[in-house]
Amino acid sequence: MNLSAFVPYGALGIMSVASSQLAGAQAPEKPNIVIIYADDLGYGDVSCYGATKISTPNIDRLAKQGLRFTNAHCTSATSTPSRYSLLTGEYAWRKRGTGVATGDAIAIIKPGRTTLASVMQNAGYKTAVVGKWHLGLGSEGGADWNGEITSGPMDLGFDYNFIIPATGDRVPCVFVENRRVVGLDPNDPIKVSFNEPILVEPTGKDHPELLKMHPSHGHDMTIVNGISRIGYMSGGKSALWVDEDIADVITGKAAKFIENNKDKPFFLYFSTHDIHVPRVPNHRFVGKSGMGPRGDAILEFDWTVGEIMKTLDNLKLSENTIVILTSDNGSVVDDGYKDQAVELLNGHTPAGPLRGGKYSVFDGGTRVAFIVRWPKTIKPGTSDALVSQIDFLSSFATMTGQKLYADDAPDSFNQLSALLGESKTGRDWVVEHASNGRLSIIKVDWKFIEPGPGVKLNVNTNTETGNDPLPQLYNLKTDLGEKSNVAPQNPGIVKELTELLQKIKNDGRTRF
Ligand code: NG6
Ligand code: CA
Repeated sequence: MNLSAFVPYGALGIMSVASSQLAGAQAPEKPNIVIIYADDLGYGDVSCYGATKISTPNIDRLAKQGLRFTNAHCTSATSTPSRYSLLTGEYAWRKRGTGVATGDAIAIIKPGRTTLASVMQNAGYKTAVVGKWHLGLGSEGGADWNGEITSGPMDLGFDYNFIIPATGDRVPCVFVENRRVVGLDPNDPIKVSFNEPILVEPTGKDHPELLKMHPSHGHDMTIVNGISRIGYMSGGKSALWVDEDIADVITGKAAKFIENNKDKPFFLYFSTHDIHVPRVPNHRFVGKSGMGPRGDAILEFDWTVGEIMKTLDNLKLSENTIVILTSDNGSVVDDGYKDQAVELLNGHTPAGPLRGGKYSVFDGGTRVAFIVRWPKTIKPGTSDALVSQIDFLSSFATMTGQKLYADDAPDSFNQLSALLGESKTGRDWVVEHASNGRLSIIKVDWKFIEPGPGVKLNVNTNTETGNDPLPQLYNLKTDLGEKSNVAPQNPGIVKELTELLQKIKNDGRTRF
């Protein structure tokens, strides 16, 4: 598509009324948008990004029919801050309380704030989030798990939600649909605590004999379905999810939402549990990858992608639906359960050519698989443009003719031309954020990592953190694996990027 001829849909909407009255012309159809947001999927975990030990045919097909980005980024090396940025268009590191959220965290994004969902809702889309939420629920005093849950997705522009409140490894292990826990028996109320044990239910720490999957670090509190979690809960027996069925349940809900809204434009943020821990794929995938539960969860994720594609095909919606597939952060192998992920890697490299992984300031933490398919408009291929998930908000606002106020989405730029394959360059720079707060900035070929304290290796996950008391500078064009620190030879570039990063921090925003 020629973007110089691109007119935002808002403007087209006005024109179409006049032209349809005059000539009976059809109003242009707004494209549907489906974001498939994987959890902890590594840059090298799927075959279209170079994996050879595992095959992901559905994701590969999506890539073949769309644009596969090689230089695309989430904003942070963990879930909550990446999701915060994706939805608000603001770097999470600007705000306190945006680190990995507990299962009883209150709403991290204030109700009523402009989000990607509210923008789409204002543009006349039906909006939904299905899957992992991990942005807190409820206001002061916490979510009422036994009553109406306020300050959730419905207060941020989502018409519908069916969510895992936090993560699969954090209590409460129940789904929430709109404002209620699904399948709750009022006579068996849920209690949740992240401070002190609720000693009604056994813990993994005291009763390892009850476990079907053992923790390797952390994850030794309340046992649910034979797996000990982070946090304590009791009650809600009839509402507990079955880990083996999570992918089936949420994929079904996502497909249903698409079906129910096939005649309207819709926006679906489909946030899978795969491939986060605990990795407990359905029996259909068990043993199929030869890499244990982590590989099997990748196959389950690929199946999920195939089901969404099939649903769109069956409803004849594929042509005019933008499907984006990406991940909230990079790969991790041992993330706290003894699931043989390390032992059965079999030469597979989850981060591909990148250094580090989840939690880290190296690109393994934040450069992610990123595919955009829109058959009606996008010419298939690959793109090296620098793109970031933080730009969805401004880009789709522009696409649908929505105006943003000055206070909205302070770090989100309209990058539609890069997302659609028109611009080969994309952003001028992007900031990345590690789990300990360390920042880096990528500008053209250069990546600068700010100096600071901290261990170099996370011994639990065996991840290189990227921490260094000295400034680091890498030339990603010649050294994608960030092996050779060329800061000493390039003081001018170090100075320029140090100052740019400082300005980005000081200004409090980057979109003016
Ligand atoms: C860590 C957990 C890890 C994972 C992560 C969040 C321990 C020892 N580790 O604290 O297993 O849950 O938080 O992952 O508890 S994320 O992808 O949701 O950010
Ligand atoms: Ca994650």
